[in-house]
Amino acid sequence: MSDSIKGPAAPPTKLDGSPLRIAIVHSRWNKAVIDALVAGTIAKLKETGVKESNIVVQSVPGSFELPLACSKVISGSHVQAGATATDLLGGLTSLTSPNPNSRTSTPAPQVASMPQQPFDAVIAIGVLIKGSTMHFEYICDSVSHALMRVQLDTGVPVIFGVLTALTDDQALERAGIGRGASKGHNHGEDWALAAVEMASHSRKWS
Ligand code: DLZ
Repeated sequence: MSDSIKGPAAPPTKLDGSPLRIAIVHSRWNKAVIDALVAGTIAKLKETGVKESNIVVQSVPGSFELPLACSKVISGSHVQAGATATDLLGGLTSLTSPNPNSRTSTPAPQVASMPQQPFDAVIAIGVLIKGSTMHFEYICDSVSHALMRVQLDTGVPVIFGVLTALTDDQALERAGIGRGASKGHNHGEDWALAAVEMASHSRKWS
């Protein structure tokens, strides 16, 4: 057992994710770490009872794109539906909605026109690793502030699943795939629990 005092305490009541619809918006930079974090998040969401069909996954290029994507996913105006967790685990990365202004030549997939339950929480997942320029500092700062703004502006919990690592090893360990004797801990699991707890609170508060 670790003698560290760090980390989240257990929630006061048992978490029940069964009524919840959760979106995961993740960047694709530092993919090995991202993949482990997304998998850890999905596995823990399902453990709490969130139905696979109620987990929607959307990818964006980098962490800088996370705040706008989270905002759009919440408002449902551009990104109507991403891949479900089932699609993702089956190898599909993301589906985008029909967009008349889109410059892509790929035909837009058919999106069911059934009214969808709004998202109860969004988990923003990114991995920033410090390089030799100031890029890291600017992105960390702007993304963390913008994600906070999205949740305060929309009232939908946005979970801060952005690793701000100083080294590759720090990032790998926080995704549970460390290269040392200890593989570390997958923080995606904690983000899933935070999402289910905040989504449940949010339903009671509104
Ligand atoms: C450009 C860049 C760099 C250098 N590093 C990262 C990173 O470590 N993690 C990450 O998620 N994204 C990085 N990016 C990409 C930016 O987030 C963004 O996608 C581009 O600047 C385009 O807006």
